[in-house]
Amino acid sequence: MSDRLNNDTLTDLPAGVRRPAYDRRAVKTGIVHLGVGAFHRAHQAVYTDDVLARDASWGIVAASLRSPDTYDALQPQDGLYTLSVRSQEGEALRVIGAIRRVIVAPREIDDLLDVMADPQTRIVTLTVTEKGYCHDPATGTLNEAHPDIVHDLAYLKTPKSAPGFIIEALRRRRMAGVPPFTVLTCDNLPSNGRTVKRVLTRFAELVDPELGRFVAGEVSCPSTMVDRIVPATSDQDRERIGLSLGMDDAWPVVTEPFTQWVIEDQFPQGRPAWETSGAEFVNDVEPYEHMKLRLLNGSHSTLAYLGYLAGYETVADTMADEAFVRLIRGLMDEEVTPTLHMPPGADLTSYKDALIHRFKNPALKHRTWQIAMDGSQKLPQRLLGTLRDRLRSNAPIRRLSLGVAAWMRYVTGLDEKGAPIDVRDPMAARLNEIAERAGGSPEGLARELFAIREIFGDDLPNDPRFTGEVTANLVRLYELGAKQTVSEFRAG
Ligand code: CS2
Repeated sequence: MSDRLNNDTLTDLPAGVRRPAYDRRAVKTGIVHLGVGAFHRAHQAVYTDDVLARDASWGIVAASLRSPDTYDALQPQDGLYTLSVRSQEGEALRVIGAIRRVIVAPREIDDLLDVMADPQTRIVTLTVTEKGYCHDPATGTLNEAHPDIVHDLAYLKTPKSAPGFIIEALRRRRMAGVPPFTVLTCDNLPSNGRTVKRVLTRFAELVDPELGRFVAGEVSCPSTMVDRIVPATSDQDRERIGLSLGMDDAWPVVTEPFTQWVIEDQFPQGRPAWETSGAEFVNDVEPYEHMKLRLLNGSHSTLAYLGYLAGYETVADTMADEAFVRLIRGLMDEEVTPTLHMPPGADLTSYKDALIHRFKNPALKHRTWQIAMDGSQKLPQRLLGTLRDRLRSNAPIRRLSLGVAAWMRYVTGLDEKGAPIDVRDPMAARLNEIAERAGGSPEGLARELFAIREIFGDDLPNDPRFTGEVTANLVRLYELGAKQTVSEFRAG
């Protein structure tokens, strides 16, 4: 049996593998992270690992809000794991030591609340995915009927949701006279800081109006733009990385060379000097966020639905088809770029060139199915905001509306050969009912899906150009299939 990665075996790693450049025993907890998935481990934890070499006060305690899987993998490894950066040029391995401890929230509720309430904790970061905020995606307000929110408001001392944990921890800090931590969301939500602040303030108000005023007035929630493509780790990744390490790592993370983090500098309790590891601090994140959500994520979702329906397993497979590259380039240049308002000096052309290159990275097996998940939570900020801007200026929406139509075709749960699609979405049951009722009629399907207010709001379903173009594209997808629809797509 080979060794396992942990504090004792760090020195046995091969020379080419980078490892923590600091004494892990000297590290203190300064950050609590909620949602310890692959993205956090390949992004914020890496920036923080760099910082720890200069400032030991920012170690991370990371919590899973649901499953014990990450705990089971990382606890025997003292929180250590391997970051693999892969591209056509090869693979670079680095062991990250920023995570001091993993907590499984549902079974260690008090432990988690204790660390969050500890004065030493000055920042709570989050990657809980779009649905983890328990909000209404169309309006960005707290979904007060969400079962976890209903539960947490009734039993605040034993919360389940991210808003519940944060508000209970802030309530305890306030009682103890400890200043609030900064809440730093790192999810792909629109105006993510403002959205999380709105959700938290409302939640707190429902607990106690005084607490609501405190959250509104005292808690800082800077917005951020985060970017790094991090597909789910596969068994092949585990095996290959284990061979290179000469020891087992139960859960390495695999990513691309590109990484970006733009943050609003509002940290009243202090923060790590993340700029020394490449993060950019700005006054207003919004232009960068629009650029990233609309160009990268909008393209990603469009590629995911159309690519999946066309029978492509990964984004790189989809991008090996030139017709898809043309469609995506056209989407970015013709339909998204005119809606962006970038600060002087921003070079969108090279940003988009880089995106095409990143999507083509053959070393990343990023499944179209993975990106297709949770579309009901993703469409508003990825495609619908851009669509609204285009409709307002009476500009063409041919490719954007094809993206929305592809989502509609996908959520029917049956692919073009009639095989089932495993549709993962918090609204999956409702989407499935609608598809069954529509019984294969694209017009009926579109009509019922437009009526989902939480996704399309009140305006889009009443805009005949929007509904007309999406429905026409959906009819084409039914008639021709995704591959042919994309290959016959002509600019103009
Ligand atoms: C992807 C994102 O899964 C998805 O929906 O579009 O996770 C994407 O890879 C990241 O936002 C890239 O920064």
